Amino acid sequence: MERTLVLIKPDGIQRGLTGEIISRLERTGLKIIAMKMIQMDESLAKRHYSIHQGKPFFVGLIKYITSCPIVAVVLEGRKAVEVARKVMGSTDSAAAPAGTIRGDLGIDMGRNLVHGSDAPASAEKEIGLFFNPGELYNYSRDIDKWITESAG
Ligand code: IDP
Ligand code: MG
Repeated sequence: MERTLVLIKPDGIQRGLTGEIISRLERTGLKIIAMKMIQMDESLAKRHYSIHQGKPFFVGLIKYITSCPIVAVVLEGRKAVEVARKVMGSTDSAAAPAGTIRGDLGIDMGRNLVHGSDAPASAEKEIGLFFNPGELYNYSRDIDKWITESAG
């Protein structure tokens, strides 16, 4: 089963949207297998966003993401990366479609509420930055057979 890392970013925490954001992701059927609140330090932020090093928004991005505690969540399920990104919407909240987290709840590129891994390989790498293997729970739910055909 595929996994993805989601972060409720500082604006999501400050605006009291943590539950709303997790709820929208959870009700897709994706399963929460890990969750914690953590304040990212500069070192973790730079590792998490290393592919953006040198871009014009990088310094602001590190300042933003370290400005307040965040909530990190690992979600598991069929096509977890793609499903989470579909529910989140595109990077610029102003352009994200209505019905998505960013489209419904935001208007800005640099205040887009939520992070989601962009590929299964980057998800595994990012999950390793936030969680020890023992913090990822392996459990089944009685409802799984009603969410994924192959689970039944
Ligand atoms: P993504 O979060 O949709 O995958 P990325 O291109 O990976 O978007 O960018 C990572 C994060 O960097 C974005 O979510 C956003 O917080 C920030 N960011 C990206 N581009 C800009 C920009 O042009 N201005 C301000 N912040 C940006
Ligand atoms: Mg990205």
